[in-house]
Amino acid sequence: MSTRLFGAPIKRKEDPRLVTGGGRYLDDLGHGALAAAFVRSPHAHARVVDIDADDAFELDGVLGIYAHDDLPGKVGEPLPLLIPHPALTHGRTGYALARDEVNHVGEPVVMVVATDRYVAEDACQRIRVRYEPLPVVVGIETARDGAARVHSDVPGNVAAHLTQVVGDVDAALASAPHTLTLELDIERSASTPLEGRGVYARWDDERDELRMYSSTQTSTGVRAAVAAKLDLPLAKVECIAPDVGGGFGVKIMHPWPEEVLVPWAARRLGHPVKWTEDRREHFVAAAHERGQLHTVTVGFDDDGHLLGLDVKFWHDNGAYTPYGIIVPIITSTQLLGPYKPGAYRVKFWSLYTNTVLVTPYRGAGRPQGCFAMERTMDAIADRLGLDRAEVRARNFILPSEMPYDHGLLFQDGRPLRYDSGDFPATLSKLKALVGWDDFATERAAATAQGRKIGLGIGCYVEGTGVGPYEGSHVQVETSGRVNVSIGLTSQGQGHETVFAQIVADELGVRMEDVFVTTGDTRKMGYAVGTFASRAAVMSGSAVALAARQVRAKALRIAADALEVSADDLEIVDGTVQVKGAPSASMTLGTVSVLSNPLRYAFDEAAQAATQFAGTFDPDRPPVAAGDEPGLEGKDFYSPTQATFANGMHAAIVETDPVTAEIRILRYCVVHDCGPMINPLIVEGQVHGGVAQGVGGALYERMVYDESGQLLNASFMDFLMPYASEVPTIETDHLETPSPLNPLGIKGAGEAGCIPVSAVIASAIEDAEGFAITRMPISPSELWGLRRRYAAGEITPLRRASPRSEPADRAEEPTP
Ligand code: MCN
Repeated sequence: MSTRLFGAPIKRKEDPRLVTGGGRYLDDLGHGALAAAFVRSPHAHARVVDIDADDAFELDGVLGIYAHDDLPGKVGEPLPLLIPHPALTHGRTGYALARDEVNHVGEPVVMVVATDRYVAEDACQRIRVRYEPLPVVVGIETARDGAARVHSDVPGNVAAHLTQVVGDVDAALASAPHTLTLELDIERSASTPLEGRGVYARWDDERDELRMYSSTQTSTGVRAAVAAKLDLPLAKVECIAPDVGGGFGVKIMHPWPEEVLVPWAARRLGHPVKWTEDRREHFVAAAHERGQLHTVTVGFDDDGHLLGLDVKFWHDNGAYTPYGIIVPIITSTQLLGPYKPGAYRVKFWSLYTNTVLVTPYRGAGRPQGCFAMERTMDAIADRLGLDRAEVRARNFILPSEMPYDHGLLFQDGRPLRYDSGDFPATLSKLKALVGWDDFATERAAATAQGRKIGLGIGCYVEGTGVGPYEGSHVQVETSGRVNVSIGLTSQGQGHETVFAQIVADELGVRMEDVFVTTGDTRKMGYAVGTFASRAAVMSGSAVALAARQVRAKALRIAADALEVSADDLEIVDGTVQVKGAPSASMTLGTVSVLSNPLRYAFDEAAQAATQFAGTFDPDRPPVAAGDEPGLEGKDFYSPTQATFANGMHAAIVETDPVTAEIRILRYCVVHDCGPMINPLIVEGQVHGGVAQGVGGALYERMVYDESGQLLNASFMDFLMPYASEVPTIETDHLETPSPLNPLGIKGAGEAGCIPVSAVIASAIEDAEGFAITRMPISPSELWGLRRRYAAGEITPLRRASPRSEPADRAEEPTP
């Protein structure tokens, strides 16, 4: 038997290539292509009155200058609304180039194509656009106020309003022994992958075909959108995602204006054209997320059991809604985490602002929801004087209650039904890992030294592996090489490794003989994309199913050739052999030769099986009815619902008593994504997610001024955590299998970042003795809160020692 590779901590196949500079990213392609550059709006909201490009045309090397009026047919029509929803009553999308109005700084207005980027940028400088400024809406409060409108035909700036209700919340709150109301806010942030967006397109005049490369998370989606916009048959468009230097959500959006315009220009000019986004463009013209204000009212009994939960929140969706309202829908459903809420009502308003549009960013609405719910759990514990972990445990959905249906509709329009998980076990592992029960001693020692430390906790459940489907093609060449194609794309998740592990196991071949291709529509035309932590579940299952088909076919052909029953055969290291008599065998390469009636054999091992070597049954056609030539198989996996991963994090944080600097001393993660295909990769994903979460908790924010200018649109000003700010991450795992897919897998790609803001807030609060209700938090903000606390403007926590307050103070809303 070959050693099973599923579950083995194998180093990533792709890394030697990537870390030695062998990666081929978008800007590594298309040398000699013409370059595109864009004139982008300097105003957050304005009418475009006039465009004067005469000076720019005079520049040597300029081949084309295009504004909206130059765009023909569908290229000039509004960009598509990808995910409509009945509640999205006022969905709006922009144009590839602004028509008569711009709605955020950075919106493309003119495209220049020139011999190189320098010339193209110089030409952009010479183009004079006259704008008539309009009132600007920045921030949720201004949008909610509704005095100024982003889109003149959208009253109150409300793109969508959605309510979901389970039970009688008003009655539950009215009769609850205790109620609390909390205001909890999260600011805007963004994916900020190291490689920005980019498109390179070539038009083939002889074949009337377009080949395009895009740094995308969905090559099939881009292909379909570009074919539709350019009025081309799908068969005439190929889209390939080369190596992609991170996506984290922003590259799932499609088509970006540039993804339409660059191929269009390539066809029009009959010459390849390329555009690679620069950092400033990425900040002001790609996508952000996270900005939400929440009001939570909770009713609970003396033991901390939830009786009713009433949540209202306002989501900042930026200037347009091409990606629908996925993010607030996720918040509204995933906020519940591992808990039974009692009666539940959630209402959200998705609001337009004159800022960059929103698409899901790793975690996609869950970090906000987790923050709201976990702050609420801490507030309940504090109000009742109970242990914070204990209050959580009392509200857990138990393993015996799985599958657990919340009675709500999830992001995919299907019931929010948890398939698996053992939340009590996850919590006890976390408590053991962080030393929950010993923390009081640790804190006492720190306090004696004049130090302030706090312990925080956060729990979450994450719907992963959403449908509708994903597919795979597995093919064995006559050499024994196994080619695996999956249609979704990779941005660094290690797909070349994990899918090779699955195929090697299923087929009985060596991992080094398996080669995985992702995100290439020439190889797999049907696919959805990489988002929602879905590749392991969706493509992992599809790859296993396709490999099983190939295995069955290999056994059938070999059984015929070896004149034994298929049941007596096994495949070991790429050789099909009789169990117990391995000398009766043939390689999979030979089986591949046999599978093709055109039996040319190019290697020695397969020579004996060529069409001239055997005898033939004259009554049997070379390819039997119902069979296909070749040792290959294709299969698709399409689940009925998402599968739900979960995890719990805890952190110990120290806050400097003088400077209010915040340092994470320990960060512990217990994670359950079902059986891990590759624990090394899962840990890497968790580490990356936590690092991104630390950014969201302590550093990263989008600082807009009142006129809609993004003041920190560069890596000089947008703070990110470096290795020095990311703590050592201690991890432990639980592997509760999902009953929904053949391998029992649940997703892992976003988990790390989901609870981090909640956990860090919980720990800071524990160290300081007053509530933290808004993230991210900087040392100067913490210092400001300390001053307000000292002035008696902020209610102390009950557990804050030595300044415990009388019971009636806790009746007030948390500030
Ligand atoms: N995995 C595993 N066992 C499991 C679950 C997952 O070994 N039980 C492995 C998978 O095989 C895969 C990795 O962990 O190699 C992540 O798997 P999955 O959870 O399926 O997530 P996806 O592969 O679909 O990746 C998407 C997810 C998302 S939504 C964002 S955002 C994100 C993330 O992955 N963006 C990333 N991780 C990223 N990592 C990198 N380097 N770059 C990004 O842009």
